[in-house]
Amino acid sequence: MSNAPRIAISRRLRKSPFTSRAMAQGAKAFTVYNHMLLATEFESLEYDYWHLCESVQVWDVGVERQVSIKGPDAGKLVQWMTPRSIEGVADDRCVYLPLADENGKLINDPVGIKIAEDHWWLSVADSDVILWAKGLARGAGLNVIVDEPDVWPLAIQGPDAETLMARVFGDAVKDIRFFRYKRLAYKGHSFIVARSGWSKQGGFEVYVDNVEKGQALYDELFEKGDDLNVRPGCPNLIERLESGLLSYGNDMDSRHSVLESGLGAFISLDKDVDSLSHDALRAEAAKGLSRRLVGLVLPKSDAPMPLAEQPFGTELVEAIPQQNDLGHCLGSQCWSPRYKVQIATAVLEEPLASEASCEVLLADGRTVTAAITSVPFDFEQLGLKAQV
Ligand code: THG
Repeated sequence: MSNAPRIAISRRLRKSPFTSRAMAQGAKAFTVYNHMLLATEFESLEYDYWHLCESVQVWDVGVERQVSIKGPDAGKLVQWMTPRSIEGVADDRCVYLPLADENGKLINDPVGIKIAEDHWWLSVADSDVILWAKGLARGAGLNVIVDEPDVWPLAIQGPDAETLMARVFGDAVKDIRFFRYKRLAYKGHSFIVARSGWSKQGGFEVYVDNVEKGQALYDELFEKGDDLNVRPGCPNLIERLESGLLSYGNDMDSRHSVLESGLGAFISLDKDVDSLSHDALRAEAAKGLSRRLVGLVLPKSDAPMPLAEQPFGTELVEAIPQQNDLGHCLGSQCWSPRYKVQIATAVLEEPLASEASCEVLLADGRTVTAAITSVPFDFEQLGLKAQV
């Protein structure tokens, strides 16, 4: 670890109004996401995981950039970009919107926030959606303004998130339904507060569009959450993988279609929507998929050493020999402390993807047989019970 190369933090790796706080609070590792710094670990991946599942955390997810699309043609452009129908979406809604190109390949998988009838925010994962959106708008002569406003989401996640948020914003937060938002006042400023976030432990996201009030909010969440054992946190690899939340660029990327990525449930191929990718995806669905994103579960006996003793990272599986692709089909992986197995995602070619198991090459040179399952992982089907 001490000899690991460092990443030079130059101006290109932008900071949020909360980055210096996260650093002062002990963030141990960062990644780069949308040209910004995103913490990945505080105490340890596993410590952070249990704390997230049991208490409440405040996450600086300012890296979730908002691509704002505003103007008379805003809805037309957003619909063009996504194969999910946005017709009739209510004004207080957040919608998970896979974005795809004309071949059905995944461009990004943002949460779309409908700000007004003629205004959307796409809260994007790690790819330059703004360039794609501007190019489409320009090429088609659409009447929209596409830009990236100064908005930095803060996520409050975990079973005590509602208690903490009610102390700061009042009981109104309790009435916010899943993937809906309200505008709530804090120190005289109105913030968009949604019940959403990149964990399955429940919680909220505040779209911070005012630095001073946002920083005061951040500090107050820690003051008012002291007795709840609030801690700084970040999207947690273990929690999100156990929960089946996919990470664009890790589990799937622009090589994969929306359907191959397993996002078919979030699109509307049965509706005639004016989307760039519709024809390609319909054709792909009719033909049948040639590869699919699956979950891999390693046999129990191949449990790695406890995470705390691993030098760095969680890479145990190195390749899928039957795919002969130098490991490029591999997605994320981690040790699941709840099920006591190593889990991973991979995009496997058919017919292997439909088999019950496949061989995996481990970092220590051994080849073992991993079970193939769905994502989200079907631990029960594999006879695995939570061991806590
Ligand atoms: N919140 C916000 N922006 C984001 C993310 C977020 N941008 C980047 C990344 N995360 C986008 N990807 C996802 C992936 C999954 C979900 C949210 C964003 C998600 N999915 C739920 C699920 O799969 O169960 C619910 C989906 C639904 O029911 O529509 O939450 O987290 N602001």
